Amino acid sequence: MSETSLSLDEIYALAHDAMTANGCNDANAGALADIVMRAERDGSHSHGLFRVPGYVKALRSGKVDGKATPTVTKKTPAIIHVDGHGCFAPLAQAAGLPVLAEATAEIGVAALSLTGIHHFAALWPETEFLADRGLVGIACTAYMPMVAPSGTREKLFGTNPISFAWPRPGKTPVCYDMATAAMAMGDVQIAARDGKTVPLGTGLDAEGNETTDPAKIAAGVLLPFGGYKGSAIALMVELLAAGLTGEQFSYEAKQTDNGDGGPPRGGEMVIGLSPALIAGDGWESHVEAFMDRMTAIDGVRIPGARRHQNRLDTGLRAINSTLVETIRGLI
Ligand code: PYC
Repeated sequence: MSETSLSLDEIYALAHDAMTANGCNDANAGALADIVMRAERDGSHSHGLFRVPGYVKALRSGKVDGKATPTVTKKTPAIIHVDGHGCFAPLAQAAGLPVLAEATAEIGVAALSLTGIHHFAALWPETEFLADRGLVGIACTAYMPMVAPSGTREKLFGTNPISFAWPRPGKTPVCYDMATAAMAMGDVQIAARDGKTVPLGTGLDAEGNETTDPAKIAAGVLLPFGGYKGSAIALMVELLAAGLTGEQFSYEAKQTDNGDGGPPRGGEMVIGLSPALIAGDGWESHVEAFMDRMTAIDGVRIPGARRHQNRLDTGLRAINSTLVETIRGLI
């Protein structure tokens, strides 16, 4: 597999140019390119440049409005709603997250519902935004039906990622961002592209048989992680991201989507909690004592640590050359 070395600025520019060449204004292009660059910087390849051809398809088909301006409404002091009016998710998040953080810091708990957005990026930028401000963040979004509820072979749930971040003042936050599918579809597609196999239990082929062939799973169905337990969390994500926001469940997103391969219209729920107001004085030292105990265990890994380690390297990133050429061809 041939690779092209790009700086973080070049990654940003490539994504930005692909967006503006296909109808995005500078606000939408900048918010999206920033998320793409940060994904590549942190080693989350399935959410970086890999997504750009899909974003372009959604602009070209007219499904996404690259010139939309999100509107922010405070429904109550603790309930914030952002209507993206059909934009990519990052611009709507940029509009809503500061309002959510302020409300959470003031009241102790607040919720941000986003509707009319098109999301297929990582979710850790949302929760880390809160953790960087001393707040706990939880975010989740539904997608398109790709995952069979445990014990079945029928697609109903999306990959339904959920992210959680806990602030550690002076340190990088605890932060995980995981698909509730056994593997994110982007990673399955990348494994298929790179001729790799995936672990048994990732998904089923079109006939419902277990397989390690990612191409067969992409044509078949993904399984939830952890059997019925992961299935229950995927269900929770549908209810929070669609039931609670009033936006589309994954199966509804499929019914209204034009099948262009770009992200469908959907909703996202982001919840903020203030440990300073809820636990009160001493919360940092209490939690850090727990974290010290945890990290003293040989072999323990703190969620998000590898991403934060990757972030320290501001040098060149090796990107699949075919992907780079494909994106250049879209500009
Ligand atoms: O990574 O599968 C994913 C995803 C879906 C929506 C946002 N991210």
